[in-house]
Amino acid sequence: MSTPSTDTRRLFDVHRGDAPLRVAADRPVLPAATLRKWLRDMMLIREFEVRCMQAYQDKKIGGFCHVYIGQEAVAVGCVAALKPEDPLVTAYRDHGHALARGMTARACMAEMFGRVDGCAKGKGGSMHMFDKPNNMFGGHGIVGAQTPLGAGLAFATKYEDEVMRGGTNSRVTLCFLGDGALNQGALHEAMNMAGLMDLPVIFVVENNGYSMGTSIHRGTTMAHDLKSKAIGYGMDAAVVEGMDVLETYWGMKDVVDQARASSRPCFVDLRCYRYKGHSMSDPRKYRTRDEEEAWETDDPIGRLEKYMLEKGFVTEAESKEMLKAVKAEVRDCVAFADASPMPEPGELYTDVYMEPWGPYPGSSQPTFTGGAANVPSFRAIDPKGEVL
Ligand SMILES: Cc1ncc(C[n+]2csc(CCOP(=O)(O)OP(=O)(O)O)c2C)c(N)n1
Ligand SMILES: [Mg+2]
Repeated sequence: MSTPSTDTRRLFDVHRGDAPLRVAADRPVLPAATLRKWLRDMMLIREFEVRCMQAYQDKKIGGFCHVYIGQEAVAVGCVAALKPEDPLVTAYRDHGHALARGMTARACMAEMFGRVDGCAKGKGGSMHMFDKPNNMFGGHGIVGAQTPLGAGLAFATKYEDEVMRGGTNSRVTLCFLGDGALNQGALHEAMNMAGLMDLPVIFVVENNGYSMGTSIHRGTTMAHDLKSKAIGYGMDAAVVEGMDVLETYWGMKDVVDQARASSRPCFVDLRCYRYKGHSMSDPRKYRTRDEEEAWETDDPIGRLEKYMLEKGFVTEAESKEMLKAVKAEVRDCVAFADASPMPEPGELYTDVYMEPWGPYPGSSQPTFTGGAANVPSFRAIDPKGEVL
């Protein structure tokens, strides 16, 4: 695929420093069926998110809601570079990853609505998309919290393959994070462990240039060269284009193949842009409409569609038909979510991890700490149950 001669987006200085590598033009042309699936998946994510915004305004969705519009090529291209058995973990802008990984639109939308048919039985909502059969380990709302989990998942796969099965590790973990997570201590601890222990985890920074209203250049050192952060942890790094699914796929495939072969960690600065606000209540005063429009004209869905039309992999009529089918699927998932029951209150106590002890009288410490009587705590409760 040809590189645009003038890249208008660069006028807006969101991502300074090295431009991402452009590799797709030198690679084989992918089968039409593969590209049709990617086009359909990106359309599905876009349409799903548009409907989420409507449903949120209609108060069908509660809590927070962060849509993925603009970043569809990232989830679709990255997931395509993985094998189904490779674990994936991400932050809270997670609907796109869940759909790309194969979660049904129904399970995803029902979770958005907080209903029993959701992927987490309605207990997680927008920020907690989990799908064990598809090896998707969330959806995490605390910025950076998923990064030690990514290292842990990579440790688990390696331990299973090498120690328990006496074989060779063959899985890699993809751990997504936003540019806002770059300065969280948890990430640096996770990168250090991954470097020390040769964990096959790929930390993919979805670098959309902003964390809430803060531009990456205001909040992060070496923002023009994030790869330099990986050097200190002894890991390889790459800058990959995230607004063109072919570039994302080929760039990530190189990284994934290398991490799989070496069973070592890697760091990716994946350049992208979110078209909408941080969440549903963001007036976007920290950037100009001109900047947004420049990125929107370079839309990843439009780009792939154009490429496929040129190659004769899809006709305009077929593309319209595809979009129609996607819209119908999303309408169906909204109706499904709306009809799905609310969870029973008892559901609050199922599938939750709970320490069998706590800062209250009468309990005991777990056996691994000696099973001793609970130590006096900062508070006490009188026999009538009132806090003293
Ligand atoms: C530990 C922690 N601090 C602050 C927040 C509030 N918060 C939610 S999202 C966010 C910005 C994160 O931006 P980024 O990682 O770039 O992700 P993006 O929204 O761009 O996808 C912040 C500060 C949080 N959820 N967790
Ligand atoms: Mg960001």
